[in-house]
Amino acid sequence: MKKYLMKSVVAVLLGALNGIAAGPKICFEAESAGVIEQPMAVYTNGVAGASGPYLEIPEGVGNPPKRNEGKAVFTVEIPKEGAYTLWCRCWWNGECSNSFSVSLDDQPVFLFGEDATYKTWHWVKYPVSRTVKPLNLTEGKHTLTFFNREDGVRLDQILLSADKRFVPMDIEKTGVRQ
Ligand SMILES: [Ca+2]
Repeated sequence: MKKYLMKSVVAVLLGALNGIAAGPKICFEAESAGVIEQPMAVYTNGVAGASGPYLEIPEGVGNPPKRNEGKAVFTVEIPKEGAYTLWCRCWWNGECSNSFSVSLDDQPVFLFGEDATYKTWHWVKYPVSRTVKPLNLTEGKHTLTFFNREDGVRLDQILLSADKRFVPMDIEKTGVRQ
């Protein structure tokens, strides 16, 4: 009898935790950036499988410290305050072409990427581990900036999720979901 009671208490608690964990997801296309600075540019026909056009820093155009230019700036409307995970649908050319520097509002840049999945579109997240703080976003407008860190990189879609259990699959629907 006691065992059954414990089981139902655990089930109720897990249900409550799931309810708390869920949160908004905001997905948008990389090519919708408000500012795109060369050598970051919009491409449509380089590699297959993107959701329409995508952003690319072509291989060989240069990266810091030799070349510091190249960025994409997004204005994102956050519907609800929370701790958000940043997901990006990326294509990396290789181990020297698998990252961006990213900044949120006027906070210091952080390293995004450095995973070892190459030459295919795949979703990459930040933060990677629980020891790194997620992005704490207040309700309202925020600025997300992707900087040139390595050339040979592509960015198709961006998704901010306050739902820790959510994992994007393939091309995601753009817009806001609860
Ligand atoms: Ca796209």
